[in-house]
Amino acid sequence: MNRVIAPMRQGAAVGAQAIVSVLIAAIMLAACASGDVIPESTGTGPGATEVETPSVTASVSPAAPADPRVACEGIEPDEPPLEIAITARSFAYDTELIEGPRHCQPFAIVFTNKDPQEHDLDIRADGVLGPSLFDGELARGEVRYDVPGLPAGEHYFYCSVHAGGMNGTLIVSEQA
Ligand SMILES: [Cu+2]
Repeated sequence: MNRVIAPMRQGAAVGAQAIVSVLIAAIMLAACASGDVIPESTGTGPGATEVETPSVTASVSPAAPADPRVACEGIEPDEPPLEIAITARSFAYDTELIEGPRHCQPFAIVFTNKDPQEHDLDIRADGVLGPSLFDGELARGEVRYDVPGLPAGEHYFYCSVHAGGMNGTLIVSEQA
């Protein structure tokens, strides 16, 4: 639906933008033509205009690493979530590569843990040190992880308890 409507809305937006541009140009021309120049104050006596110094209020806190999932905001799923089965046994996943999810499309991991110990499946963007994309609950037996849409890329999945031996690559493909 959206794809059909999009070109029309885009056209309207471009039209509106053009009108705004013309208006701005007209206003700027008018301002120049009037020749109003605000005199700079040089005196300090009565009548001297105070020059306001713009206060710098912008915070300079170090930029927090952006959440890559922001890229998927507003993107609606175009089909039911893909289901991917993963099994953990003897402190290992049965695969080191998960493929199939597409850009910003939610998917489900049906996770079966055959060990008596708890395992889970977490996902980080890009690599082991990347920002967290998904945090699965520790579980025994079968659990379903509903993973939100993730941006395309090669991400890293791992067990939060045994990451050294339980990890792999999750490939999220570009939008088809
Ligand atoms: Cu584990």
